[in-house]
Amino acid sequence: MLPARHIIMKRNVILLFLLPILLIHLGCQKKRAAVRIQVVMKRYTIDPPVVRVKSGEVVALDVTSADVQHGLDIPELGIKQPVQPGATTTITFTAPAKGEYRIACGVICGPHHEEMTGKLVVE
Ligand SMILES: [Cu+2]
Repeated sequence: MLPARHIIMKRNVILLFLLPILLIHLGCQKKRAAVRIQVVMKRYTIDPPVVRVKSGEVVALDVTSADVQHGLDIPELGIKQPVQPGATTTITFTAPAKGEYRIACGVICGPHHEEMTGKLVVE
């Protein structure tokens, strides 16, 4: 029964090579965002002004600017990303513990720049 055993070994060797590829693939899928939210920055608003997510879920913010360069900052999460007009800036993060986190424009964009804020509500 040598040939049969040889075939089984061959199959095991193939599985041994495929397993890591499969695990890497599954790992990548886990990181894929569970929630995508479109955010539009425009002097002097962040739309939506309140972003609601659930603690622990992977969130992707697709951020665009409707006019000039802005920046999306969530200081408590260490997020600071410039947002250029005509391009989408995707910011991916895992929603932290329940609470409210300030969102602010990170690029001085005019006299009311300081008022350009929003809120991340983690439920
Ligand atoms: Cu701004």
